[in-house]
Parts: sequence; C-alpha cells; structure tokens
Amino acid sequence: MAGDIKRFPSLSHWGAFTAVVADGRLQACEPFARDPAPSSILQSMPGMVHSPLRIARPAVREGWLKRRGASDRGARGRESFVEVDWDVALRLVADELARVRAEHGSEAIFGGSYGWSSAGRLHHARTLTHRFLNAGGGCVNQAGNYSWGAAQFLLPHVIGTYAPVTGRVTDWNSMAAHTRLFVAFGGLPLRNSQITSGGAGEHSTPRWLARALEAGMELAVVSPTRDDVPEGVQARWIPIRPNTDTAMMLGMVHTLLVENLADRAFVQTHCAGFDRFEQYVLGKTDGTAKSAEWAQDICGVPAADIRALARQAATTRTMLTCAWSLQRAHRGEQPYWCSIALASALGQIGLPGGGFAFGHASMNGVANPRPGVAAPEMGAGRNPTGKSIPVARIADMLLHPGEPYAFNGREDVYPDIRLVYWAGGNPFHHHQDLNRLVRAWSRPETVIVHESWWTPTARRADIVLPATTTLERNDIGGSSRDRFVLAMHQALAPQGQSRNDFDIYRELSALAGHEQAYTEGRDEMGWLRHIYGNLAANWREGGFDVPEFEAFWQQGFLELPEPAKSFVLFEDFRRDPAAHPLSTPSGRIEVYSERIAGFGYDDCAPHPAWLEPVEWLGTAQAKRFPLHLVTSQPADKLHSQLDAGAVSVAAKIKGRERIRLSRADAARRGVESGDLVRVYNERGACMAAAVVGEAVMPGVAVMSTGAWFDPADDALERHGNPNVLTVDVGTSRLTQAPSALSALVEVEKWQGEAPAVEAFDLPAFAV
Ligand SMILES: Nc1nc2c(c(=O)[nH]1)N[C@H]1C(S)=C(S)[C@@H](COP(=O)(O)OP(=O)(O)OC[C@H]3O[C@@H](n4cnc5c(=O)[nH]c(N)nc54)[C@H](O)[C@@H]3O)O[C@H]1N2
Ligand SMILES: Nc1nc2c(c(=O)[nH]1)N[C@H]1C(S)=C(S)[C@@H](COP(=O)(O)OP(=O)(O)OC[C@H]3O[C@@H](n4cnc5c(=O)[nH]c(N)nc54)[C@H](O)[C@@H]3O)O[C@H]1N2
Ligand SMILES: [Mo]
Repeated sequence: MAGDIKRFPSLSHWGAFTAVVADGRLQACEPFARDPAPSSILQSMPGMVHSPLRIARPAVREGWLKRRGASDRGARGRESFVEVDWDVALRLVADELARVRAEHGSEAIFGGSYGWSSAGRLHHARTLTHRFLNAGGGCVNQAGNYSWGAAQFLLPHVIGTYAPVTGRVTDWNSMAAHTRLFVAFGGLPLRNSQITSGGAGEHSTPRWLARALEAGMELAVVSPTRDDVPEGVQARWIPIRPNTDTAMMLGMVHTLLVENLADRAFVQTHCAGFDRFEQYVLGKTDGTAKSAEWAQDICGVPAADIRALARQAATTRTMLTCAWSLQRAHRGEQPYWCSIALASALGQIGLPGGGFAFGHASMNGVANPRPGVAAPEMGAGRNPTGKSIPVARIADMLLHPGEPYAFNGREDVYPDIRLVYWAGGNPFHHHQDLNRLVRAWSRPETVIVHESWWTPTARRADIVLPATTTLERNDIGGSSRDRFVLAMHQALAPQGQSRNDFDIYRELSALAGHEQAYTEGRDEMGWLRHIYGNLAANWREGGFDVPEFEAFWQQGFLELPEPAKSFVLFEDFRRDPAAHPLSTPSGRIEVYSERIAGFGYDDCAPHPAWLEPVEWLGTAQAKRFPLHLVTSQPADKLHSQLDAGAVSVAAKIKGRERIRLSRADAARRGVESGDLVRVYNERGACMAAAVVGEAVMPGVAVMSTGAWFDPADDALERHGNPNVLTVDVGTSRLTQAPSALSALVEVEKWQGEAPAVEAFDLPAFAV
C-alpha cells in the first residue's frame, strides 16, 4: 500500500511535523526535519484525531432544546444531548444571539473565549470567535491571559513594556558569550519548552542552554522541586517555599546594600525611587530590616546561602530569570518587580549576558536569537462594546453581575451575562476553584461551544458545534519566538460532520446579515494569501528575501536567518538613558511607581514588597492544610489538549494524574508510590496517584494540570484535576490575574474501592 501513503506539512503548538496519511487516516506524525529536539507529544495525535471522543454532529442539551433559558441550567454537564442537523443548530445559534442582543444588548454576550486554540493562525478559534462577535455588534471580552496576567499589567508601569515576558530578552547568543551565573527562579523545566504558542518549528531552547553551559555558565535553580533542574544538567538546587521568592530576593538586595555591593551609579542614573525602596529594605519605613535572616524565616533558604548567592551575583556577570509560574500566584506582581529591583542593584541591566528576563523555559524560544520581524497573524477586528473583564475574573463576573471591581487604576462593574460563547478554550481546564465555576456556569441562559472533542467544557454547553482539527483544513502558523513559519496543508477530510470554525462563523454571519464584514470577501486560501502577504511585506521591510506565496506553500516553510548581532535588552537605554528613555512616566526603571502609589491599593505597594499571599506555608491555615500545592504544566500534553492521547494516558497511574510528595510527607500519611490518595481542602477534593521521592521539598506537593475534569459531585473529582483545589481570587487589584499557584491542601491515603474515571466516556444522547 506504499503508493497510497501521502505526506503533508503541518504544525502544532508542540512542534512542526509531517502528517503521514493512508486510507484517509493519520498514521503517524514525523517531526519536522529541521527540528533538533522534537516533542513526543506529537505521538498522541493520530489516536486523538480519530478518537471516539470526537464530536460527530451538532448537539443540543435536551432541557435547553425544550425550554431554552428557562431550562434547569444547573443540569449542564448531567443532562442528555440531542443530535440535530447543522441547519437546525446554526438557526438555533443565530436566533439565540439575535434574541440576546435585542433584549439585553451585546454586553450580555460573553465572548472572551480564552484558550490556546490551534497553532494555525487563520483558523485560530478564539480569534475567529472575536471576529464573528465583533462583526455582529461586539461582546464582553477578556483582557490579559492566564500565562502572564500579572506581568502583563505590572511591567508597563515598571519598565514601560511587557515584551520581556513574551520572549524578547537578551538572547542566548549574548548569554553564551557573557553570562557566568544564571539564577533561575522556578528553574528551567525543559518539559515546558516543548511548547510555544503558534507552534515551534525548531525546539531551540535545549541546544542553547547546552551551549551556554558548555561556555562556562553556572546555573542556580531556585525552586520547590529539583525537577526544575533540566535533566542531565549540573546545577545548584536551592529549595524554596512556594510563593516566597520575593523574600529571598529582598534578602539578596539587603545583602548588596549592607555589604556595599550595590551599583550605586546605576540605580541613580537609571532607576526612579530606588532610595525609597532602599528605606523599606533596610527597615527604615516599617522597623523590619529585610535581611538574609529575615528572609530565611519566610522562604526557608538558609541566610548564608542567600548572602553567598548575592555576593556571587555581584562579582560576576549574572542573569536573573523568573519562570512565569512565579507571577501566576497571589501577589504575583511582587517577585517580578523585586527581580527587576535586584537586577537594578546588581547594575548589569543592558550589559551583554546580564540583567533580568522571564521564563527561559516557560516556552520554547524565549531568548531565541531571531530577527525582530513579525509572525503570521489573523485580525479579530474591533470590539464595538469596548468592554472586557480581567481574564480570570469570569466566575466573579457570572456570580456578581453589576458589582464593582478595581483593575489597574480603573473602576468598573461586572456586566450581566446572558449568553456565553466559547471556541478554542477549556475553562473547565484553565480556571481555578472549579466547583465555584460550576456554580457560576449555571447562571447564563445559554452556553454555546465549538469543540473537536467532548471535553468537560463541551459537555457543559447547551449547543455544541463540532469543529475540525488543524489536520482537516489549510492554514499557516508560526510564533514570534521561532525562526520558522510553516505551511499547514489539509491532510484529512473533516471527521464526522465537523466543520471549520471559520465556516461555521461565516454561515452564522450570513444568517445575521454581516457575512461581508466577517469574511471581507475572502475564502480560506484567500485569507492565507492575505496573511502571508502581510508577513512577507513585513519581512521584506526588515531586509529579508521572501518567496511568493505559491513557492512557500510548496516548500512548506519559511526560515529566518539567525541574526548576526546579539540582542541585549535595554542596551540603548543603558548607554544613554536620556536619549533612549523607557516608556515609563519617569523614563527610567520604576523601582518606586508614583502611578501605582496613586491607585492607593493596599494589596500592591508602590515598590516591591513582601506581601503575604492568601495561602502559603506561613499562614495559620497551614495547620489544617499543611502542604503547598504547586500545579505545574504537564510534560505529556498541552494543558488539557490530548489528555486522552497515548502519551498522556501512559503517564497516568491507575488512570489518574500523579501527585509528587516528599518522603517525609508521604511516610507521615502512610502513603507509598503508586497509592491512590485524596487531595483536599475547603474548596474541594480530587483523587491522584502518589509518586514519592527526594525531588520535592517537604511541605510541598506537585501536580500537573490537564486531567479532564471528572467530578462525581462537588465533593470529589476522580481524575486528578487540581483546579478543584486552587483559589479563585485575583493576584491584586492592580492586575487581577489568576492566583493558581497559591493553594494549601492535605493529602490522605484513599481507603476502599476507587470510583471509576468517567472523563473519557461520551455524554448521554437522547434519541
Ligand atoms: N492550576 C493551574 N491552572 C492553570 C495553569 C496553572 O499553571 N495552574 N495554567 C494556566 C495557563 S498558563 C493557561 S494558558 C491555561 C490554558 O487553558 P486553555 O487554553 O483553555 O487549555 P487547552 O487545554 O489548551 O484548551 C484549548 C481547547 O481548545 C480546543 N481546540 C483546539 N483547537 C481547536 C479548534 O481549532 N477549534 C475549536 N473550536 N477548538 C479547538 C481544544 O480541544 C481544547 O479543549 O490554563 C491555566 N490553568
Ligand atoms: N509540556 C507543556 N509545556 C507547556 C505547557 C503545557 O501545558 N505542557 N503550557 C505552556 C504555557 S500555556 C505556559 S503559560 C507555560 C508556563 O510556564 P511556567 O509558568 O514557567 O510553568 P510551570 O510548570 O507552571 O512552572 C514552572 C516551575 O515553577 C516552579 N514553581 C512554582 N511555584 C513556584 C514558586 O513560588 N517559586 C519558585 N521558585 N518556583 C515555583 C514549579 O516547580 C514549576 O515546575 O508553559 C508552557 N509550556
Ligand atoms: Mo499559559
């Protein structure tokens, strides 16, 4: 049958690949030939694309079909679905949108639709949702994201941009040549560098890290788990209590100040308000010196080690990096701001290989040497309502319509949402305190979801429309962190009755009378040419040769050369701060922010400060729930995507997500590796399978996210979804970002028979 085998270039967030197709089925995903470190996650795709979990036909919740908004909304997720024809489903959606807009206005439609969707940029479901809703009068959107929500809104006040969290930082070339000490708060877990939003053509992070280490860069990993030291790498592991990095950094600044190691000239010429921060660090404002001893009591790192690290950092070329996880925690602004203050005191910002950066392993391609030209993009248009909520305040919004909230210097009230529209995201994966989200989810009259699989969110919708996967359509993908842009050729016919999100929205636009505004007269290939045309114009302006679309489409990819010159963040600013000011009010690095001071928030001081998170090992609550639960990104999938795939399923134990515990904590609870446990706190409980070892510090438990939400009821989640345990409060009024990493739990050995996992069963269908 060799003659029947066909091969198609393609791309996913976890890497570029060739889709090998025979007999109309995806047989294998062969990694892109130019990728030096492909991800094994690719191997989950063939099973998932043809999975029985694919949504075959449009489906409507039985109660909604009979009674619409008057149905029992709490039955979402429990009631049967009725499969209907596409014409019926599209008419139901169009009529319901029209009704809600007419009766309550566009601000009653929640269309934030947060989620990663696909790597392809044209068929990016979330973008298309915005495009469609915007063309029809708008919706309530979501501002920011779950990844770096606190950083995105804090950093512009401090350094005038949040570009360093997106990946454009002093590049690895510069680091390999100059960095001698690399202090990684949150470590460099290369499992996370398998992924980049928009797709990794070339997994470049492992190679660059190896190169820098070979060149003599020393690595210190500050983290609650040794697993954040990349495998096979020589590094110092400095265990730290979760959510206390700010205290450690303050202890380091204190050391620099009292030992006269701080770069006085730099903070005077390049920073605003360092003196006020210094008063705080020295204890002149609150009577408490933030000494290494003070820090030790909070973060658990011995004072001598804090001092030694500060001294070493001051006497060699040092780069500080903070994993994005540090700011996905309550008061998550503080460690980020404090790392910039610490880097300022070290005085190496803008020097080759020195200063600060964020998330070197949080995504592939952070610090990757790449010319600063554009990546392919699809436009979403303008939202006529202009309305959005901070991304993670969704349950607050649904539960508290009309109530006021503060955000980044603004006051607003939550809108009264009647209809929720989601495509390309899985809130029952990404949100915190899922039992609370279940309650909030029962408020809107109607929930519409496009999905490819019967995910927990699809199961909790009123109308479900089956969407194709990337392999069933033509697209173009790429990321601003990657040197490659990939052509994505349609490899398979749409599975079941699924349709492209683009086409679903086109038909709905036609029913609503705004098809032209939505399509701008272009079909799939028309859009691909258009997106490519914009990209090519940008690259040509940047001085690069770019072939015509047809040649690109045939070759399958475009490649940017590695730049000849290293990129150093804030190089110009360092050389001449007056000629190259930052986009902050003072033009300098704001170690003290008058603007933030003006907001008057007691939950975000005007300079970096130790502010206790809502839950951490130092609170009274830790007596009842003595383990800090760290929920990290899963090695074997992307969030909840491909959870039912071969790679993810093979990593589960007894069909559940694992929880890593220290030997001491496991022994105290009579738990051994492989045992099932119940992990619980006041918000909920989930099952998990224990993995006991030396890699996690006592007092800490680590679970990966991504297990499909599988509640028996609100008292027990069976599959190991840690978001039934996490806390759903904003980081602070400044950034209102998710606080996923601030959660205390207790663990007990599971007694008796274990309930079966039902996450991968199909919902019930009424006939
Ligand atoms: N406790 C805890 N929670 C967390 C985090 C944490 O660290 N701890 N991390 C957070 C972070 S950083 C993030 S980014 C979020 C991620 O949260 P999400 O982005 O919501 O997670 P995904 O599982 O990627 O969900 C994407 C969904 O889109 C669907 N999809 C993919 N392609 C298409 C398509 O073409 N069309 C349609 N219609 N659907 C498609 C997939 O099947 C999947 O269900 O999770 C957050 N949640
Ligand atoms: N394989 C895979 N890779 C992914 C993803 C995925 O789902 N799967 N998701 C992608 C996405 S959307 C994002 S946003 C990024 C997120 O990237 P990150 O936010 O960097 O990833 P995490 O795994 O949440 O956290 C990294 C490490 O930080 C450590 N850590 C947690 N809390 C603390 C703390 O308080 N202090 C210190 N010092 N360390 C702490 C944890 O031990 C954890 O292993 O990952 C991306 N990469
Ligand atoms: Mo993320």
